[in-house]
Amino acid sequence: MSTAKVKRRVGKYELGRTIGEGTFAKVRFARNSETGEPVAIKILDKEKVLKHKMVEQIKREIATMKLIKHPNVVRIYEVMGSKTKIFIVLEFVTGGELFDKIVNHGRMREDEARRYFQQLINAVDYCHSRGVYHRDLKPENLLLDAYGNLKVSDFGLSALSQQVRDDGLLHTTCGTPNYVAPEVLNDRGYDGATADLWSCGVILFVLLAGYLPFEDSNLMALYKKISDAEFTCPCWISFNAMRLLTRILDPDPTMRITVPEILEDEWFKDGYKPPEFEEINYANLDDVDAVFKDSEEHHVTEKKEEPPAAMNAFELISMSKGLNLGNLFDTEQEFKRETRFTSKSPAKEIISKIEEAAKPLGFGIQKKNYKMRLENVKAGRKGNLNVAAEIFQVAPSLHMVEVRKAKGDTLEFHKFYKKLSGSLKDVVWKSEDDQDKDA
Ligand code: 3AM
Repeated sequence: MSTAKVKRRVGKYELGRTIGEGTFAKVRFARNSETGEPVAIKILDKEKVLKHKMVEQIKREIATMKLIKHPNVVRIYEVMGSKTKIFIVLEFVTGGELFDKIVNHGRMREDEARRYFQQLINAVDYCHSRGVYHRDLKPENLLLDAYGNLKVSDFGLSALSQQVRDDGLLHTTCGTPNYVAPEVLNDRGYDGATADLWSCGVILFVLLAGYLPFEDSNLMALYKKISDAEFTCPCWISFNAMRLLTRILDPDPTMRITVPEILEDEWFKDGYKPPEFEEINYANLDDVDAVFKDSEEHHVTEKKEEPPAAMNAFELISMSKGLNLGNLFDTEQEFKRETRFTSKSPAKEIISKIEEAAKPLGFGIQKKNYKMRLENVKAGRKGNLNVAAEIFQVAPSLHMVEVRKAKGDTLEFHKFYKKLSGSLKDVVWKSEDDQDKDA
């Protein structure tokens, strides 16, 4: 039986829940134990990164990113390496992903879309001016902070999934093709700056239209549509916005609009405020050097802290914000990826109830002690939804069940959880308060 969470530490950071799992990295929530500050830590496999042909470029870009403090770019605070892993410590961004807004509420009003697009161009312009290209701009990399400002993540990190060939140009073999520029797909090598702008154009189209400009279930047909820049603007998009979109989504990268030209565009300029920020003049880059030299003397240790004998009242209270089923759907928790409930049923019964509820919904189930992993066999918007569930004993007859999204789309997770919680009514323990609220 899990009695309480095993605490893991990396250097001064105490690792928390997994926020997401991508193709080449895992992102975990963590807290700086000296300052209490929350961060997100991207965890990469060291072997894979170091044998990459682009190590020098990745190192240079990460070093440059450490010097960038821009309101629309997710900050990189520091880099650490253990024997087998690389940890990139990032600013923790709390508002979810920009595209969840589209999925939830549909397309945006033109002035709202313009505000996000202006912030996106600010971020892109700033990083490009420092020689850092994104190369993989897509919805998952557009996050929102607590004030609703756009924060672009993974600048300088996407080189990790690319390759440079003998011609010195970048070649890409993976990634979402919908956002990728024609010259990237044609694999003739490309320039990072113009390719990033194309992706910005696709993003702007989605914000204004509520759907993708290029889409086809057949991959070859999709490639052809992208190569020919074959798209039509819906009637509600204004003439000026349409004109800008057409200048960005130009299949010829040498003819495509540039950032200085975008800054002069009529539609773009409306209400434009240049970003305000302070420059960092100095940042210690020894950590980046040490990680990429793989110097053993600088290795951080990953420590597991022994769990206490049982979850105590303090821990329970610290987690208790999520102790009922209802609050998953509070509006302020729109982007919640995990939730908890308490149960007076025996752990085995809770597990079999979860199993009974998840199987008919198309989930494969793996169990190990009191942990479960549910994987949807069908791929959703962001791949197969993976849900992790764990049961903790609080007192001999009281359990706390944590259900979190391990992989996939947060909204699909919410839909799944709604169905699951409906089937689990018998095992969920409600306090008298909750029963009064439900009555
Ligand atoms: O799994 P999803 O797509 O819901 O939003 C990012 C993504 O969520 C989130 O981690 C997942 C894998 O990339 N993420 C990435 N960087 C983050 C950050 N700095 C972040 N969430 C908060 N702060």
